[in-house]
Amino acid sequence: MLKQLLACLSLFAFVSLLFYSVVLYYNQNVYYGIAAVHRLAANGNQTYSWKLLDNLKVTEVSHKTTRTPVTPKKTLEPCPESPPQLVGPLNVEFNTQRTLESVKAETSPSLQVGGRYKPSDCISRHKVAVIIPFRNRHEHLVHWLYYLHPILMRQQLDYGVYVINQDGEGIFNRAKLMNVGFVEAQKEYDYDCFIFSDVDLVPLDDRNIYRCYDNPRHLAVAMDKFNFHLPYKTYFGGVSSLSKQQFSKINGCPNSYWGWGGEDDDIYRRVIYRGMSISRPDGVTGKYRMIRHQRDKHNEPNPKNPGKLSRTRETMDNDGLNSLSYTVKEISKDLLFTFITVDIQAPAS
Ligand code: UD2
Ligand code: MN
Repeated sequence: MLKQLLACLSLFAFVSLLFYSVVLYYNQNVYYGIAAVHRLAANGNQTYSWKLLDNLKVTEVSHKTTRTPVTPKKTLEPCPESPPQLVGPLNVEFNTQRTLESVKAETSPSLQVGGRYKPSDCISRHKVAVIIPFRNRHEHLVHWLYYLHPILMRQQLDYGVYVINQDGEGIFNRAKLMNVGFVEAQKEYDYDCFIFSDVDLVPLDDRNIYRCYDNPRHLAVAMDKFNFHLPYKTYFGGVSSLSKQQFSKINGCPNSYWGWGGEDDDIYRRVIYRGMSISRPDGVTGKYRMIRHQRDKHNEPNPKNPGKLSRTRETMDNDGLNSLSYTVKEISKDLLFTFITVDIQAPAS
């Protein structure tokens, strides 16, 4: 009888041991499962997450790999008000032969495709789309990219470069291309600031920050071609910055200035008529060099343009963003820039 009781007890003990081992084994699996879900949630990139999950599965089966603790992501602070890496005056020259490939080799490690960048160690205060109206100026674009990418990076901007390329041989229209850039860039990212720059202008001082201010800003205030002075007080050509709100408030640029001249003065008037003023850097910080060039084909001075300026106050409400019409022909992404070719319904020249 006692023998039977002892046998019963040891059977019970054995079964309990077996039961607890099974429970322990499953608990471990549940734990790994939860860890996997946490990692998945913490990681925005899905492909990477799936890899992590695979690794964890391997861990479960082999029980050999030790789990590495999940290090909490360092939360980034906003970048400082004044970027600490600025160097001030810059040497700029356009005699050197440069190619897209050589520029890429120098700037690429920190760039994302499409000419996108943001600082890795802080959160930029400015989401900036740089818009370049363009046609057939590839050589100038290479110089521009060579100089501007490092400058914009030192300025700690969250930026993208958009080259708006006018399709066809019709009359050029700088201002309409600027409108297109404003609309197209916003389809890609939540930009709050827009820099409009000629392709042939490079700043001579990196303290001239490519960001937006309380008022629309004229950045190219002292160009070599104007002997480092403003050609006239209300001049607004070359490079300017407007926030999304400021640009919308003036209904963007006029679409109706075909050919060379006048559009920059129209934009200036829009700003004033909407109760804003122009902000500018000082004459040292605002120095620029322009690549010397001939007047392009199909961009001859248009004698009709200056006369339109007297009517800007009336025309600006119906000529601008709200009347913009164009067709995107192609968007191609280089590492250094996004190239958007557009048909802007240009009259034949
Ligand atoms: C002046 C102004 C410019 C604008 C223009 C009148 C300066 C430095 N700039 O430029 O802001 O007001 O007068 O329209 O004074 N472009 C092409 N391909 C072309 C034609 C023009 O890419 O075939 C683009 C390019 O970005 C160029 C810009 O349009 O930099 C202005 O044209 P420009 O350089 O021929 O005129 P410019 O230097 O007199
Ligand atoms: Mn020019």
